[in-house]
Amino acid sequence: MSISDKIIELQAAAEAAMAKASTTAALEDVRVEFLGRKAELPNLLRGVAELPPQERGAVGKAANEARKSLERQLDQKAGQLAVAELDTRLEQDRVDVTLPADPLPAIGRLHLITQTRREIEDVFIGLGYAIADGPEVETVYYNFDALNHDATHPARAWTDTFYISDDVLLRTHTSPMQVRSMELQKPPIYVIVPGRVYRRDSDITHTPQFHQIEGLAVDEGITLTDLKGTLLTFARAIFGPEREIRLRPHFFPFTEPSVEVDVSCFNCHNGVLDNGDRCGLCKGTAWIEILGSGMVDPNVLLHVKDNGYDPETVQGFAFGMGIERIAMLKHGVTDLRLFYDNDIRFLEQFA
Ligand code: 2U9
Repeated sequence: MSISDKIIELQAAAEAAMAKASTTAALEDVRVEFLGRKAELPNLLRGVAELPPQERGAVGKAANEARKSLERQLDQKAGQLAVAELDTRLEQDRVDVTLPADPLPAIGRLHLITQTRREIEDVFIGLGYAIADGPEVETVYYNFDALNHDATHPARAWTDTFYISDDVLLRTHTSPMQVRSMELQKPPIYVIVPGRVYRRDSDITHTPQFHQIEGLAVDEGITLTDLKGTLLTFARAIFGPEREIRLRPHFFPFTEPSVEVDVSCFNCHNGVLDNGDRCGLCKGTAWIEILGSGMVDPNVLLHVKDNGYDPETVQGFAFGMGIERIAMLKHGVTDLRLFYDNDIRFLEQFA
């Protein structure tokens, strides 16, 4: 075999070995095998000197070019393999030093009742109201007498209310705390009272314990218009800026006049769904009852007259709502009991 053929053969063998090498280490072995001190190609180059003078130039040039070409290819492939190997190592060795040493705890969330309470609180905080917290175990005086419930009012019956003794009970509404707030603070007063209340009631739409938010505003010159504006702001903040409200006459012992308040349905147009069906949420009426309210009965203010609540000089409005009811309407919850079953599949829907 001529030297030229030998060079071509060595170059082809080196390129084949190079193609097979899949790591930088394997590639370095190829470099040693074909270009190292004891390898054939450098050997041939050294032997060029012994060739007849007319062959030296061509053979020397071919061998030199073959060596240079192989070196170039080896360098290029070594570069590519080094980058790939670094990528792999970075991927496998990745350590985030900012992670805590222990596994992250499961992420919880606020119960929908708590979320809804806070949302309602935020609306009234924005209107300048304070939030008051009070005892769930109350006296008959604060729960009924001071709130103008006459001796025959049905809620006073032991069949409707959880009594602890003749004059101590589980509060049936958060209103007692509003009376306490008026004892503690002279007018003007703007306060909301969220909390648990208890009634001897249990069916699909009633649980013996539920949550209320009640509000009270007492100041000079307060009118029903102030009540309506306040509740419209509330309804729009909770159910959307397009909402309207309407007031219907009603009766509550502690307010006179009293009204029930409806919000315009946010599920349909005039009681009709887009597909022409009757809206199930407002039952085709276009209105949904959300709360009760009214102007504070002068008889209630008379209980705290000595602290500046003379009905001749100050007036007020009050309102009350069930937090469960607001949450059910807003989130389309159809069964009250879901709030208390602690089923994760229900609870985790409300992030
Ligand atoms: C004081 C004076 C008046 C609070 C009021 C309502 C009307 C009302 C219900 C809504 C659904 C109770 O949770 S519910 O069942 N509440 O309709 N609450 S006016 O009136 C007060 C409160 C305190 C001193």
